[in-house]
Amino acid sequence: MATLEQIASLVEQGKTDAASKYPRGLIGQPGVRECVRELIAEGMDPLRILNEALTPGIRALGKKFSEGTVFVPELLLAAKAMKAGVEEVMPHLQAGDIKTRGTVLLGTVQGDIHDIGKNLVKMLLEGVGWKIVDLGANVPSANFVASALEHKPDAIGLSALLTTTMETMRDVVKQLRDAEVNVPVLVGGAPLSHAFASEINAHYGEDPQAAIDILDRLLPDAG
Ligand code: B12
Repeated sequence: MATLEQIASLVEQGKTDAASKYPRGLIGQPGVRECVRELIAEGMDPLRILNEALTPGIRALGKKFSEGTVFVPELLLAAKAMKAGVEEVMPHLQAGDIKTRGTVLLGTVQGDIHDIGKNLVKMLLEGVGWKIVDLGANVPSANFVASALEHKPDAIGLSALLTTTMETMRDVVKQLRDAEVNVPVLVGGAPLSHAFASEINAHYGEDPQAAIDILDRLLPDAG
């Protein structure tokens, strides 16, 4: 019989379903999808599956990524497994069951087409309950402002991978503040640092787990 601990561990290991070929040691064995289905068929509260199995699984993996003991491929596999689990529980949840964590507007700044890191941040934040409005890559500063006014996010996340485009973040933050959008701005990307982030009045997150932690700290009651 499947257990909540087993599902958390399967998310962490990135085992989406029985057909997935990774991890090698679990070939042919049930994955997150089958185990979640089994528990739901047995009458387990879908919210418990979400809160006590899927979310702890992705958080545990995010922490390992942060500590440097797992890498991007593992993160992608875990996010995929998490998504499968969420797909299985969703139809069984009642309206209002899920306390969403609020909304984060996310994008890579203008002139920069790197979006792999930004997409990982998106997946992990979604995994722990944030709604993401993803503006994509190469986003003009004015679009961040227009979208912020439209969607009223609880926080905004900017990504930049080039030493040239990281300077654009300064401009985005200024334009947001000029438009009186005063929610926290998180910035990330390989060339950034805490020093640069604080210089532009933003919060530096070195990886998706840092983004989760910063939002937990700054917005404990969002949603
Ligand atoms: C893949 C890649 C590309 C791909 C991008 C594909 C894509 N869809 O993203 C392609 C081939 C298109 C590309 C193009 C270019 N690239 Co490039 N690219 C890379 C490479 C190899 C990996 C980047 C990556 O995806 N890393 C993996 C992800 C997971 O890491 P990450 O992005 O840092 O994100 C993590 C954190 O930073 C953080 N994070 C990221 N964003 C955010 C946001 C928030 C809010 C938070 C909290 C956290 C966070 O979380 C992520 C997960 O941990 C890097 C080299 C490197 N080692 O970084 C060069 C690199 C970034 N590229 C570089 C360059 C120069 C270019 C080009 C200009 C090359 C050219 N001459 O055409 C173009 C730029 C085009 C443009 N206008 O943007 C340079 C930048 C140098 C510099 N100092 O500015 C690098 C460093 C390579 C090098 N050593 O020279 N590139």
